[in-house]
Amino acid sequence: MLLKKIKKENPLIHCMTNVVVTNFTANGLLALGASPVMAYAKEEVADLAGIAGGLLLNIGTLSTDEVEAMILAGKAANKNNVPVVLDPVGAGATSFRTEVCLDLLNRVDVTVLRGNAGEIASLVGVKATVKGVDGAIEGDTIELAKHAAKKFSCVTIVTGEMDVITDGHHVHTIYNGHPWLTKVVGTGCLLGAVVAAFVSVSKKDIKAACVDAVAYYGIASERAFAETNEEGIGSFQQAFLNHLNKMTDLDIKQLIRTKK
Ligand code: ATP
Ligand code: TZP
Ligand code: MG
Ligand code: MG
Repeated sequence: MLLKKIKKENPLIHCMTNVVVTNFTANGLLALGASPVMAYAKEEVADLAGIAGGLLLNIGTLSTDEVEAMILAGKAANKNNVPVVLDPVGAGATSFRTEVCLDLLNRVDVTVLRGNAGEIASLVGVKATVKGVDGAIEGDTIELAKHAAKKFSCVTIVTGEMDVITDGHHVHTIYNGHPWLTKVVGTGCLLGAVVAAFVSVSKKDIKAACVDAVAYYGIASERAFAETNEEGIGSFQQAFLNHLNKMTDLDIKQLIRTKK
């Protein structure tokens, strides 16, 4: 019943995200029933993160100043039992990105790590191709996700055609979603914010909240595609927001696909 809980509690999600996806992320969170706030100044991030329902750290367009602010926000979140989601956008594309993520994972207690296979592989030292913000690996995604979850002691979500969610021991695979999600910029980034909202209302079962969040997101994309496939990806993006807004807990229960 997490969607109902989100709509009722309207959790504040403090997003420190990238300049490409800010508006899309805020609108996606509103559609879900959460309350977005984007804030970056070192002077205020600890105050905001400390009272938020969830904190998203997304390194998409990072700067040295922002990294410092992320650490302040992350530490305040940890002190106040606020869940933290890290999206390591483009980790592996440059050593700066990889090192910043490893530093964040070292200094902040990250609740959920969410990235594509190439990004997660770069963080655990597995060979990957990362071209800008897109990445892939040749090996086993499930083993990769388990490796990362164990190494960083956090629930890890590796997304793609198959989504893998694991705490390092138990593994869930989700097959909802549509390839058109890869044609709209920021769909991975928005998913990180959506995960933060689901986890914020289910702190006792982080993994189950991640499973629901990922299924919810994929189902919305399937419905959006069914409605707009003749029009194209511009209409798909709008319809996707509509379905993020309209979906119910019962829809998730009935339409989640855990097998191919
Ligand atoms: P990238 O930058 O490589 O596109 P990302 O950070 O945007 O990665 P994705 O892996 O694209 O993140 O995941 C975003 C959403 O798109 C997830 O819900 C995922 O399930 C979905 N998705 C990605 N690729 C596919 C696919 N081929 N088929 C179905 N759904 C997909
Ligand atoms: N460049 C820096 S961040 C960003 C781009 C294009 C957005 C990446 O979004 P996503 O959700 O990982 O596709
Ligand atoms: Mg993408
Ligand atoms: Mg991404």
